[in-house]
Amino acid sequence: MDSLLFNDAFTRLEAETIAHELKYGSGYHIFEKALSPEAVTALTNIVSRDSLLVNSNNLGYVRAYWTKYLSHTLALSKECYDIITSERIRGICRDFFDSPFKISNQRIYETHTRSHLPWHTDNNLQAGNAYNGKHDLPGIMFLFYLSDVSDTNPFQLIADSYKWSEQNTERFFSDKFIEQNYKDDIVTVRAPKGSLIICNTHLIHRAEPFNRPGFKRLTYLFQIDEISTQHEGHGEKILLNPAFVSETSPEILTYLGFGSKAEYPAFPETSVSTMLPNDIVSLQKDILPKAVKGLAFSFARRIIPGSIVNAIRKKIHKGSI
Ligand SMILES: O=C(O)CCC(=O)C(=O)O
Ligand SMILES: [Fe+2]
Repeated sequence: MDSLLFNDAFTRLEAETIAHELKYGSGYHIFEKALSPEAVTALTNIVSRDSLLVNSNNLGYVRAYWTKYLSHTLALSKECYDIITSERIRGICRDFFDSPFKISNQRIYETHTRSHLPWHTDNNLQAGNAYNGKHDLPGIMFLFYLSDVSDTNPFQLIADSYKWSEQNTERFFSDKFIEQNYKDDIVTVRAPKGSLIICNTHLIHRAEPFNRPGFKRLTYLFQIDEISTQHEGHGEKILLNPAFVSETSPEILTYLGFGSKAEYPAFPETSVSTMLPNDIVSLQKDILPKAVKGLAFSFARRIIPGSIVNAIRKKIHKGSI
């Protein structure tokens, strides 16, 4: 299965060497074109085919300002499930962690036009949606580019910074602090789609801020953390399609979060108020005809006997109206 998802060179790479780099080396590893073109296409398609969720009983994407998020990748995509549970990824985890580990979050997101995500680490605790300090559990963040990334909005990291990042207990590091002290340690990842960036979660990183109308970057990210009774409930609630699960060893079930509490809501918190005016207008265009249809039905139900309404509905479903 791994061979269909990943390119051959990535399949041969030593998990132990990567884990060592994350834990004792510079804290990151970059692998260009780790995903096969077919896997990149499959992941790209799951974002484009779904429509925005409005009173929908299905899973899909949401919008938060200039970013579109699809949070429940393990429920929606067999390819995502296969990547997360692949021997490649779990092999790196096995060599990195000394204790059991599990998935803390996962999402595909598309950022467009502008963004300013400040320098930060990913060893965060939450109380509900709110930031609630840093933890010292070991963790790994896996980030796949699903778009070619060059000068606009590349992922940036500070080599070695996992060794000292705990000095700061605030959520973010200021641009000025990094610029003045660690400018020379910044690594900027310009790489083609399918590339994988693996980071120790204590490593300082960001997406370089940008403001460029028309630009889009699609990304797949997930994070694996050590399980600790000290931080019960750590991690986002995971929705999983059981049809994807072929292997049910204790290791994989623990890894997927079976039996562990996970109390954070899916990221980010959204509502109609996090949509941009343009998105609200296109949403109205989409829902207005449906709303008119709904109102017409509601009116018809009041004046026409139920049996006739049902007969009309049946015809509509069959496509004869
Ligand atoms: O998209 C990126 O380049 C970084 C995202 C990130 O660091 C995060 O979501 O925590
Ligand atoms: Fe991050």
